Amino acid sequence: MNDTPFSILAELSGDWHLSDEHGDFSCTMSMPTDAITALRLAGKIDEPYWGRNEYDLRWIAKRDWTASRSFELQDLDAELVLDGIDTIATVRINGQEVLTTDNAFRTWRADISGAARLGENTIEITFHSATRAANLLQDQQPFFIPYSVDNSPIPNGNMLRKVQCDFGWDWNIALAPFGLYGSAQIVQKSAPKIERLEISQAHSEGLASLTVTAHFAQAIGEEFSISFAGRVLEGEIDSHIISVIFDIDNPEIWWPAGSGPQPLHELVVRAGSAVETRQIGLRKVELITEDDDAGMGFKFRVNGQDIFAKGANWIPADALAGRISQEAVRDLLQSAVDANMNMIRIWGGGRYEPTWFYNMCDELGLMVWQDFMFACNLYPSTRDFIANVEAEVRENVSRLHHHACIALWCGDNELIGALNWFPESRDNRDRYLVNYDRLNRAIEAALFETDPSANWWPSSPSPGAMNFGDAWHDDSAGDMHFWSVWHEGKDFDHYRDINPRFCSEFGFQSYPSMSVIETFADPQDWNIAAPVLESHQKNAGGNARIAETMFRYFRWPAQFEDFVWLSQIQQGLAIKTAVNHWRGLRPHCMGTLIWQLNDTWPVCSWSSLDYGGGWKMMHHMARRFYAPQSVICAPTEDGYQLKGINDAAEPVEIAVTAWAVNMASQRRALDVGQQVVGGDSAVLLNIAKDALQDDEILFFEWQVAEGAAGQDHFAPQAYKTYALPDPGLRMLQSDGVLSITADALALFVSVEADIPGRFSDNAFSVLPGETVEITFTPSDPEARAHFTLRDLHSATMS
Ligand code: BMA
Repeated sequence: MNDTPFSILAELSGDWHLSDEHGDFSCTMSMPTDAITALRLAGKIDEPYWGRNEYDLRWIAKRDWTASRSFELQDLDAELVLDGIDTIATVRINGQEVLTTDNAFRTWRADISGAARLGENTIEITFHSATRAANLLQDQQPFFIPYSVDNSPIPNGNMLRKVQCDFGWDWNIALAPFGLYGSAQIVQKSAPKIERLEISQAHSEGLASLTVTAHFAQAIGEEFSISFAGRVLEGEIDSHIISVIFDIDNPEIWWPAGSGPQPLHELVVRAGSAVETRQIGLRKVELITEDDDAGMGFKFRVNGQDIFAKGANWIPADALAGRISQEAVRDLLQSAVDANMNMIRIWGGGRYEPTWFYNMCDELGLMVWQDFMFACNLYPSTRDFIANVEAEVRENVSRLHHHACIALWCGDNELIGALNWFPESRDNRDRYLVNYDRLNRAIEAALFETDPSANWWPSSPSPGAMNFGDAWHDDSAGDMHFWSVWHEGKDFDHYRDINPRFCSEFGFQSYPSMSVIETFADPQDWNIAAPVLESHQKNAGGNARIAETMFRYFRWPAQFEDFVWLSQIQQGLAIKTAVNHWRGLRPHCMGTLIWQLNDTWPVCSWSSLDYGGGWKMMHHMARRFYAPQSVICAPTEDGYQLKGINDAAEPVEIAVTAWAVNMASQRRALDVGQQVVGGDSAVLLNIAKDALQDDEILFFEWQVAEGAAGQDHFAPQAYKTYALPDPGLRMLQSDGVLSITADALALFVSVEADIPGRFSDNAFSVLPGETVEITFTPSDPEARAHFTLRDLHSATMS
């Protein structure tokens, strides 16, 4: 919890001096930041994300580094508070040790009154080599604790309470960065403090009750006030805990994006000079897991309404924390909402994000599925480790639980599955299962101690509490991670064989866009087998899987740029196949979270947004396949079902028209249909298989009564089988509008710009005689773009 400005004696953010243990390197380190960013900014190392520089920079994490600075103190009633110190560190004031830290997810405090002096002081933080510390800790375990070798080129990251993907991942650079990422201050030790606020909500018809329990320290006798939504309660603090209830009649309710507005009300708690403020959205979020004929459902109910979760998994905004900015993060989250998403899952191999992140999600209506920070490894259950984790859980739950966006707390990512990944845990599953359960149970208990009303899910994926089954292939209960199409090389149709209750991970890789590739590779390396390109692909066999999939569905792309583009189109098609099928299963399936939204650095990955925030083709496709109302094509044994999907609380009428288009671009009307579509999907039209000839593609467009229109197509055979005509694409620019026309059928028409910015749409079809208009908004309003047009014909047949 942040202290108030009134009690700050010294602000320690700003310039420090950084040097390594051998005295080889030194530079300015402008806190908050990480040391690798500081070394780069000072020109001491090459750009870590360029080429294969990663491998030449791994030495940095193998040394101890010390950051130091001086500061003035006029008061020795002083306490040091460090937020986000990564990770194993020793802190000295005037040469005297005052603190050792071992958890990057906690705030660390130290009484420095014995070490500090009036006037000038020095503070030194020695960041001990994370790689050495991790190895040492592994040696000290009572038995070996395995970690995922595929994800961790730097070993034993599971020993440290630190961002797990810092040691590498199947999409991350491995540099084991370190530094100080939050605030660094010296505060008045005896000043009144609001230690924590416990906030809960209860809702009934026309009434919301907000209970605020404030825990005070050193504040007895001070005046307090607690104000919320225009009402103030005040008095003198006569106990360390004060609890008040605000009853709000006819409250303005907070809704997830797409379901309603996001009103936020300010809560202010004062205790003497200490002040804490929170923005509160009034809402009720329930996790509903009920047994049914299929197994056990999994869905979120918000304010009494079942909400289909549409979204993606969030990984850290950058591999180097010093490169993360609030503006860039807001842009990524806004892009999620703009693609009709209403939920992100903060994945367990990253970090508990800073408070401003959750404020943004509150404002944007993005529900947050929050993992605790454990992923794909096994972890210790020693007393020390568990005590450290309990403190981490209490602090982060206390900091975040009141946010309207928080929908779920989940124990970890894939730890149950990981029990089967290692010879040690396969050979002695009893030991490792008990070991796992000790940790998982401790997390659960610390969560409920801190927020008794939390929604808890033991692990992702999980078929349910105390069920340790295979949630990668069992689609009957709980949440599922479905990876058979990517990791097992199954075809896209296989998504339709699976009927998850809630798919919290499924993904397909693509290349980053050319504008991103240019930031790490020279043109002579623009080849998928070039070592530079391979070093920006961290999933063993990933490039081969992308290429093999292209062989399966497409003719081989003409140029490297076409290959890059086509990788994004096929990624979008894979994920659209899954999402369409799963949305069509409502209410059996009630959520899909794509792996993954963003990237930590420029790399081939499953993300829908490029590093830097640009939209890959899939993100444009996601905006369409996640539209609140949509029509999907579900192939059946004897034909094609056009199904209407509706996310709104109220039923809507959807009308659909279907026609066939052949390779001579001739258009043939097939049929029309119309239905009222409620919360479950409804079949609008059935098209018999033989209604389409071999060279025909099924097109359909729909109109939602008093709502949006849309269009899509379904190709019964692999795209490579169609002799696509040259569409002779043309684009006119006028007043910021790009008008695209074609002489013949054009599929996945895409416009790329040579400057950053946002297209209103991309990867759409253009039919002869039609004009599609889109806009491009450059990030820099003064900049002028040059555009490149591409479509399936130009990329694979010219
Ligand atoms: C999932 C994630 C990550 C990983 C992704 C792709 O299961 O939890 O561990 O990056 O698969 O392999």
